[in-house]
Amino acid sequence: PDLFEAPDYYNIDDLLSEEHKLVRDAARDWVKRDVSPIIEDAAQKAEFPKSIIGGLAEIGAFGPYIPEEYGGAGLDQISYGLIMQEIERGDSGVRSTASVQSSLVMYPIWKYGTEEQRQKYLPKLASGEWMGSFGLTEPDHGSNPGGMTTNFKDMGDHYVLNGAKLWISNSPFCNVAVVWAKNEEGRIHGLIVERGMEGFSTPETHNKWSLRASATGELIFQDVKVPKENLLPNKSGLGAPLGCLDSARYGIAWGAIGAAMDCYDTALRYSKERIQFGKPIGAFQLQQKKLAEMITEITKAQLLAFRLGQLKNEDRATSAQISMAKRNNVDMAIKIAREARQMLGGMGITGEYPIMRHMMNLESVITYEGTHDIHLLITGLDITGFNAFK
Ligand code: TGC
Ligand code: FAD
Repeated sequence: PDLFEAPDYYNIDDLLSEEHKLVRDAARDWVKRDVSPIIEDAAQKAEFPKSIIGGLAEIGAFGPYIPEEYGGAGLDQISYGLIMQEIERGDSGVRSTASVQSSLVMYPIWKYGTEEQRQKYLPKLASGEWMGSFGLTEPDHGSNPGGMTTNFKDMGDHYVLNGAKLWISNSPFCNVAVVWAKNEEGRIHGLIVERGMEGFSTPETHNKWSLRASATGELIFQDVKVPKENLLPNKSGLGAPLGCLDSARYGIAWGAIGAAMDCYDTALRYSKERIQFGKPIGAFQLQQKKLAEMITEITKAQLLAFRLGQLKNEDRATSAQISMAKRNNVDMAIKIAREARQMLGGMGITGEYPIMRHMMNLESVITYEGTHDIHLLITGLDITGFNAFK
């Protein structure tokens, strides 16, 4: 059976261009063919499936909106969102790898880097020949990245970097890391650190119950000599990493819809086939309530993401609007995953179905890129003008 029947209750497909549909369908077919058959095993073994890197590059998942002259796919923001949706329908961990590569590594090099940096790194990142990671979070500074202590000193002909980053997606195998650190005046800058630089190590974080098919680790810097040409010169301050987060959070708002769709689709099919008390469980009102609410929430999330995509295309989406969509859509997906899991009874806890994996993955997604609470406070600040963070 076709395991990917996309819910489209409000005919949102009518709003998409032919290019959007082509890009989406290519991503959907690839996920069905190359990701779905292997992902459960990868998650059970807690291994990132490196065999899919080439496929991710082919569907345009590495730099969907980066111009073609740098190896990107040159697509618009809605195509970017649709690619993330389809990948996360497969697994949030795979989408994480694409989000980090595109929005957290390629985006800052493209936006804040020199022409030489763009030429050197972007084509290799777009093709997946090099993989990147993004180091903002530290052991003592997660929601409050402005408090970071990782720092670099100007030694005349090079910088010396010290500090540590924690919870870094792709760190164990990355070739390059975009690292945020403070200079001697306490100003935050981005530095490109390459594997092989002396004093740079990337230990893996083990025993995760979530995002098991994505590799997470640390970035440790002990007197790492970084060439001066590796500093991203065109933006500094906390706003620089936060600008990257805006792009990644937007992609997550779409991605979460994919995970929710897969849970809904699985539960709907199961409800028509599973007989208890002489009837398909889908004929009972309690189960219909769950399914009806799921499709309603998915539809609302689709409309939010689509409109946000239009605003992004016009360069009008505010950070607060992006926060609202990330928060709403991930919360929507995690609630659907929990309900859908229950609808499958005991079968719902096994790897025979994708729901429990999505449910556990979404516990990371609701925490990273700004927690559920932090995004609420961003909305609160935006509408009241009062800062409730501090
Ligand atoms: P605050 O004083 O509000 O802002 C500092 C400066 O930043 C500017 N700014 C933004 N710029 C661009 N985009 C945004 N979204 C921005 N939000 C704020 C702001 O205007 C200001 O600029 P300037 O020029 O005046 O200095 O900062 P704060 O210290 O009060 O902190 C608030 C904030 C927003 C940073 C915090 O609420 C927050 O967002 N915390 C969450 C941290 C976070 O999201 N970390 C994510 C780490 S990366 C990750 O999780 C990757 S997972 C990837 C995957 O696997 O998919
Ligand atoms: P904390 O900030 O310590 O928060 C703990 C709790 O306190 C949360 O519930 C939070 O909402 C709440 N809280 C904090 N401040 C406030 C406040 N002012 N008011 C009310 N409540 C508050 N980071 C990267 O830089 N790069 C990556 O690639 C990356 N990948 C990740 C992958 C995974 C699997 C995970 C789990 C995390 C990843 N992160 C990454 C880190 C992620 O962004 C942080 O975990 C997140 O920002 C939260 O920080 P924290 O874990 O330190 O929690």
